[in-house]
Amino acid sequence: MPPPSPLPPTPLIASDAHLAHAGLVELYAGREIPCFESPERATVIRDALLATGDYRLEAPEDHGPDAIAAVHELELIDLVEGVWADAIADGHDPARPLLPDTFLLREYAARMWLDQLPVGRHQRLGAYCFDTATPIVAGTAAAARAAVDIGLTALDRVLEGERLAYGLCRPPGHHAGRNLIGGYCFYNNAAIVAESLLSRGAERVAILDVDFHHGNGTQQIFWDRGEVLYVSLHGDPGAIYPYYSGYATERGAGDGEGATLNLPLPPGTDGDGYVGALEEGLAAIAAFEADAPLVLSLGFDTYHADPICNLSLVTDDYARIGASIASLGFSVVALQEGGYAVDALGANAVAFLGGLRDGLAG
Ligand code: SP5
Ligand code: ZN
Repeated sequence: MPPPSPLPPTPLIASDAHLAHAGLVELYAGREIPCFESPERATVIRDALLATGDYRLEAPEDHGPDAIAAVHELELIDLVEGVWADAIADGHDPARPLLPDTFLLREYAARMWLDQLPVGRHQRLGAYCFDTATPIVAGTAAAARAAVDIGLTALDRVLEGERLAYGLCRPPGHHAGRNLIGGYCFYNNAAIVAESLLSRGAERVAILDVDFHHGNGTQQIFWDRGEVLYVSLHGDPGAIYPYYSGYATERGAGDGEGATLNLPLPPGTDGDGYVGALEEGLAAIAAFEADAPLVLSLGFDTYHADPICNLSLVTDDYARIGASIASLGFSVVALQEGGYAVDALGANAVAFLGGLRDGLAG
């Protein structure tokens, strides 16, 4: 093993609260399949980073509920916090996860008379969830809150002067919108960090999303706001989840027009193709002239062997991608999103964050 680099260790913010968020199953194509989004994901990333000697593990600090409420509607927060208890009180089997069965389509309801929702939060779940792949268990709400605190603690470290802090968020966040959960996400960690930057005086914040999936939640939250630039590289939604957003034609609206940039990637995109598209995203970020650290939604589900990916990245590509992002010159708050090839997650995280870390130090 090579000796640890002489740079000071990078903060790695992580918590064990996520271990109690283990969803068991998700529904896909009419079948119950084991959750891709498992606790082991975070454990292997943490252990691999610590084994390099380049990271120092730190627990998140409690930042309270206000930062979450600055991004999510109170009804959604109430749902996430209370849905499990309501279901159990109504006889739900505690050994099984909760998944919605009936979805409220708001466009449709808005044209009719819907002026109330069912009393039990579990009966309301389909009004606040957009897919059948986001199971809720007893430990979900506490894990989601801890993931937010992880992101905000990573932000604190960067505002205190670190060039890079890594938040090992689990559950991930970028699919969660103002009033919708989905895509294994409950609270939008990256959006909450960006909003927190604005509340602390930043005027322009850029979010770069390199998870394999389009961050439909982050896009929605900042869709009509010009002070946050959202740039996402992702599998082409014409064939890839979340299907209904992430097309290049989506550019934001109102004050946010031009502050959303989607870079969908064709199947089989390799490291060179990826870095080419990334250059376009980085140019947009440079031109935006943010006055705040870069918020990075970091997924490793772009990896060729990821079970839900169709790109062709290999481990060495992540070091290049990390180095490219570092070349922007911004300090980085890196927050974990997806990545499901558990056996490769540790190496991919070490490569990516190593490239970023060395680039920011150099
Ligand atoms: C944070 C994040 O990466 N969320 C991704 C959510 C994707 N959920 C739907 C997965 C669709 C799975 N397709 C399975 C193909 C099996 N061959
Ligand atoms: Zn993803």
